[in-house]
Amino acid sequence: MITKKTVVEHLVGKNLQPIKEEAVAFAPANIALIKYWGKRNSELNLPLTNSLSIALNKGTHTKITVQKNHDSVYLNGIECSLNESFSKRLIAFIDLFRTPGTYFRIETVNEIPTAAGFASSSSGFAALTLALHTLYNWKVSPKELSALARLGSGSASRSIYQRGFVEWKKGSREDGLDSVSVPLKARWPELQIGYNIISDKQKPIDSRSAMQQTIETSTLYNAGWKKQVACDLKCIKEAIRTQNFTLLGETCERNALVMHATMLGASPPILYWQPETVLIMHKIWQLRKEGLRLYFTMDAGPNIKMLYLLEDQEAIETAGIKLYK
Ligand code: 2P0
Repeated sequence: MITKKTVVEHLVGKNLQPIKEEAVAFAPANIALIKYWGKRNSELNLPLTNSLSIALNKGTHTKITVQKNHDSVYLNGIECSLNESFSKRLIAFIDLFRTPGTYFRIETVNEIPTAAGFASSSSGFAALTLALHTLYNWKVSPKELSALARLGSGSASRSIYQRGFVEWKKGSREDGLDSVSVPLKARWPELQIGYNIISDKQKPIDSRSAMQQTIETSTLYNAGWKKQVACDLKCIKEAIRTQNFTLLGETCERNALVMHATMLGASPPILYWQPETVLIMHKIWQLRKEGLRLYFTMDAGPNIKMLYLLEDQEAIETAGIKLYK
């Protein structure tokens, strides 16, 4: 079996030594317009389909400092126990890149809620990868950095780029070296994402387990997800190319709803929505009937992310929709 360590050694070599005492980096969270849901290889986080995202202007700031004797992990200014799952995931990731006897202090500051479906693992592992890149002075390309970030969390591969649309290509190689993210040239500054926080509590099942459970048990997943993504990817690229907001909104909403439908078909079923989630969905559909250009997408959590154009922001807020940005 090809391991994470083999891939790391291939990309950045063995016996790594930091060339600095500390490094800092920022990576944006990203919202998938076409979702990553399901893996062909769980060790390397290799997806079954391509996905496509847009960067938010909020994300994660990470500082990594070389220190003597032991590791330490901080989240939003508070020291975490090394037994917590958050610390364990970070330590397992940095273990891929260090020789025995090197210890780090890792400070993570998330501008958005951790583990509530706001893709904080995407910006978290991307920022850590970018900080390690500076610390070690690796000679690698952004695509290769996206492959390294993917080893921490799949969606992190899309957060390596600081802004804009990004497509993560699923690749077909067993070692995943062609499963990399690439930025799209298109710019669409009027396109906005606002989010509606229904809950910032830790979710009942993490997305990693949820996607695995869906692949293993949901006939809806196996019957239709790959086809849906192929069709939605074509539509979204066309929408971005022609700046067709209606096509973009319809495609994103459908893709998110079908992803959630595949989860409902799992055994046991997975439902991230709260009653308020459904209320907001109905409200958005009603406002759209009344002529407002407003669509939504959702990830593995109860919160709704709204897609709209800058010129409509005031009308949307006046209609009673809260838009956190
Ligand atoms: C996405 N999500 O494309 C999809 C949509 C959640 C719903 O990527 O196991 O935390 O670390 O590769 O990246 C969340 O999954 O999973 C995710 P791992 P990750 O944004």
